[in-house]
Amino acid sequence: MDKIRLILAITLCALITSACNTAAQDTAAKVDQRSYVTIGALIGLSGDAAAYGVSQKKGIELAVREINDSNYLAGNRELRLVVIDGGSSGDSAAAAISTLISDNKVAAIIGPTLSSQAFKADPEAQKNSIPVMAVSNTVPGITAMGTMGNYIFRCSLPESSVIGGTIKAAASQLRIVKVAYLWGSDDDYTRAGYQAFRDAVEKNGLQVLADETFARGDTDFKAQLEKIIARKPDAILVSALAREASPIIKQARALGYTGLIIGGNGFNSPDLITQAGSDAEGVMAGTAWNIGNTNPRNLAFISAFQKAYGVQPDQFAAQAYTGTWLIANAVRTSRSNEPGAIRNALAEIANFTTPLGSFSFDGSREPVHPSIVQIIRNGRFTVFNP
Ligand code: 1QQ
Repeated sequence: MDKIRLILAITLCALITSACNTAAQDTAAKVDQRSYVTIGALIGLSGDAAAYGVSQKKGIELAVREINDSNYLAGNRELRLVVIDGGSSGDSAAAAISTLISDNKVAAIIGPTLSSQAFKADPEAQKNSIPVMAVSNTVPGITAMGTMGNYIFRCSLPESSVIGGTIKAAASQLRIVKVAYLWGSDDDYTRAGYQAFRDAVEKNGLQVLADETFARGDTDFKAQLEKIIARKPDAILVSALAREASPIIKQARALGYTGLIIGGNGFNSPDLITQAGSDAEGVMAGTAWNIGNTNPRNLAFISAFQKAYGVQPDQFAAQAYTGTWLIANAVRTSRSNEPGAIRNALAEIANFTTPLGSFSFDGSREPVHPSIVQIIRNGRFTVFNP
């Protein structure tokens, strides 16, 4: 009797084990069938780039969740995201991009946040034939980096194409004639912004009364502002990152300046409004995106972002979200997980619906979509519509 029980028990165990094994094998087979496309997000989460990077991270993570949840890549594929803090310097970004390429074996990279970082980091990706999607670099020459320069794309409108519209609007609608420059002379972005201002000023026949500089990290701009204000300009054209832009605005108002202040892409962080408070009212800046744009794709993005994070997105979140979807589109249409195939598919993107509007790349991997002029009213970036 005991022997029969023993045999029965052994048989039962064997059956259960075999059933378990079959289930485990089924699951393993399913997991194995799924393939992952690893993408790296190299963004500034520490230092002065964090005024943009924190928001970029939110935009990228939201896009990745949507892409994977909707099975957008097809072929049982998913994006696997590696986020790395590129800090705020060129050296930290260069170290981070090497980690993404050598250790994480990424198929594409989003970032880095600042153009000054991109010039140090992107050549490594170009050398290794890994596509880069710049989502906030606005300096000329970004997409032309590297020997062939053919792996670097950007979805962020260059400063040159945004500042022109802003100065034109200020000259024609607000009748500014006399201007002064205040610009950072030691950063790629602030230098390029200054050059874009100069080109637009010349084109619109404006008169330049003063030209003053500062360095990244400066906190006291009163000496330069006093000289500028004494000349009585209609507008001060400021090329600064957000960390310097806020005190510049506050100090100009504290010194009694009531005229127009115009900035570039560096002004587009909500941190600027939080830090400059009511002094930011009336400040103008060119942008690639505004929250008031009612195209359905933008409305869907804003609503998903608010649901996910409980705050409104900014331009940097919108561009980072867009850049992630552009990469996903290339992964999908190329039907490949290979960097080279993804690069080729990126170059083909045209009329893709994004929160920035209908989006295409031109032959130099530069973005094609409309720019906007915005003005800060009641503590918000609103479209300038005089
Ligand atoms: C650049 C920029 C900065 C102002 C934003 C990240 O546009 O460095 O190119």
